[in-house]
Amino acid sequence: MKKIGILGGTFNPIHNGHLALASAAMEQYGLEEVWLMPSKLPPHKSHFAMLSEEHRLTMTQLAAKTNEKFRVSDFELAREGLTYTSDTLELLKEEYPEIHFYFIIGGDSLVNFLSWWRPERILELATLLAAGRTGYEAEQVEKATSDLRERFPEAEIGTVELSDYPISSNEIREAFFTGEPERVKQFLPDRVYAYIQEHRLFSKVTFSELDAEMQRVLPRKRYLHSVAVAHLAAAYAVSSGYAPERALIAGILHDCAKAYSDEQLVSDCEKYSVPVTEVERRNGFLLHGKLGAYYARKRYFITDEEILSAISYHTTGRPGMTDLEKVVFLADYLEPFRTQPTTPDLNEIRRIAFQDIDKAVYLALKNTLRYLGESGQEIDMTTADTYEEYRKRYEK
Ligand code: DGI
Ligand code: FE
Ligand code: FE
Repeated sequence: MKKIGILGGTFNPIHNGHLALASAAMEQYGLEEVWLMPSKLPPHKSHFAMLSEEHRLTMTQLAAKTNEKFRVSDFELAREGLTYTSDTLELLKEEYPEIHFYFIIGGDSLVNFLSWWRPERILELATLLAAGRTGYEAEQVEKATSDLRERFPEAEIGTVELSDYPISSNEIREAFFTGEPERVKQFLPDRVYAYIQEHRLFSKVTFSELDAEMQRVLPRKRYLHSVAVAHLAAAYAVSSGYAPERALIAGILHDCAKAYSDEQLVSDCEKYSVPVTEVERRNGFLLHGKLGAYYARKRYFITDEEILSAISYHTTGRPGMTDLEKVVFLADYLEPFRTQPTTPDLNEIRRIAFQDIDKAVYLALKNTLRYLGESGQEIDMTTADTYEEYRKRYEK
C-alpha cells in the first residue's frame, strides 16, 4: 500500500516549521509523499489577520516546491462549508482506497485530540502521527499518546521526533505587521517570503477586521459602545481637520481590555510588565486603558503610538493631551448610547463638542471629578492633573 502523509493547517502563513514536520514524518515513517492541506476556518474562531483561501493556498503551493515529495491538496478548501478531519479522511479513503494515510498533527493538537469530531473514526481511517517535541511539552505529548493508545488499543499512533520549532505563524505575522520582516525571513521558504512582500500581506490592520474581532470578544453592549465611540471620535477628528482613520481604530479598540475583573487587570499588567501605580492597584478598572493599549500592540499589531496613547489615556485623560487623545476621550464620554445619569446637562456638552473640543473635554472632566468626589472615590493623579490644566484655562 502507498503510504501518504497529510499535514493540515490554516497555513497563515505556512512556514519552515510545518515543512520540517512534514519532512521528519516522511523520513521516520517511510512515506512516499506528504500532502499539505490548507484548511477552512471555523466561524467561531478568530478571523483576525486571516488571509483569503486563495493566498493561503498559493503560499502552500510555493512552499511545496521546496521538496519534490510535497504535494498540495485543496481537498478541504474546495468543499462547501467546513469539513471535519474524520469526514476528510472518509472521503479520501473512498477516492484512494489503495493509500494508507498518515495524519500528521502538532503535539499541542494531540493534547486535545479527544475533543475533535469522531476521534475514533479518525484513528480507524489513518495512522496518527504527532510531533513529539523535545521542549517542555514533550512530557505532555507522551502522556497524551499513551492515554490514546490505552483508550484505542487498535489504533496506530506514532510520534515524530522533531526539535521545537522556534517560531509560530503568529510571530511571523507580527514581524510583517510591525515592519520587521527580515526578522522572520529565515523561517519562511524564499518564495513564500517574496509572495507576502509582493502582495503586501500582513501589512495593514483594517478597521473592518478589528470591528469583527471586537464583535467576537466583547459583550454585545460593550461592542455597540465601542462602535459608537469609533464613529463619534471619527466625526470629531474630521471636524477638527484630521482624517478619521486613526480615531476609528482607537475608538473601536479603546475598551478591548474592559471585560476583565479588577484583579485580573492588575495581574495581567504585572505579567506583561505594564507599570501599575498604587492608585491603580486599588482601583484595578483604571488599568483597562493601559492594558488595552498593550493588547492593541501585541494582539492587534497596532504600531501607531498616537493610537496607542489614545487607548491608554481614554479613562483619565492626561495633561497635554494630543488631538487624537481628546477626541477618543470625549467620544467615550458622549457617544449616543451613554446616559451619564450624574451629568444633567449632557446634551449641552454634546452640542458644545461639535464647536469646541477643548471646552467639551473640560466639562466632561469637571462632571467626572464632581461625581467621583461626591461618591467618595479615589482620584487618580493623572485625572486630577488633566482637570487642573483645563480648570486653569477655563476658570480665569
Ligand atoms: O470604560 P468606559 O465605561 O466606557 O469609560 P471609562 O474608561 O472612561 O471609564 C469611566 C469610569 O472611570 C467613570 O465611572 C469614571 C471613572 N474614572 C475616571 N477617572 C477616574 C475614575 N475613577 C476613579 N476612581 N478615579 C479616577 O481618577
Ligand atoms: Fe473605558
Ligand atoms: Fe469606553
